[in-house]
Amino acid sequence: MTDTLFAKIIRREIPADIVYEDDDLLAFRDINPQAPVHVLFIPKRPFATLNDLGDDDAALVGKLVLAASRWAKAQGFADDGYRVVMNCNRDGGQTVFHIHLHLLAGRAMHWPPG
Ligand code: IU
Repeated sequence: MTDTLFAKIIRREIPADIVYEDDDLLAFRDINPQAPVHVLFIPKRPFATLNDLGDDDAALVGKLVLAASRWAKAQGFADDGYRVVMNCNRDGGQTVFHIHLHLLAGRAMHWPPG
């Protein structure tokens, strides 16, 4: 298991703009936002990459996605839309090795991503 800056945020050892928390998940605003709204949803359990998830983690991953979509809906982004992204390892552009779901909203997104 890894100990990243995200683990320090979970333990409140470094500050973050937290927008959601429950027993299993935390969500906070990205320090380098790529959209007007850019929030990271993370499990409190520190999986390094998506490769580390197994069958037993299906419910947790489901909670992660549902928490993000419910938060986006509560913030009024459901109709206009938004994007969720999870990067894995080097080619996916992952830089923090504690899995996280990016929620990007507040502008029209482009495809394909860079
Ligand atoms: P990535 O998918 O691993 O590339 O995303 C990591 C994100 O974490 C990236 O958007 C950073 O701006 C963000 N981030 C953060 O919000 N706070 C931090 O302390 C660190 C990274 I380190």
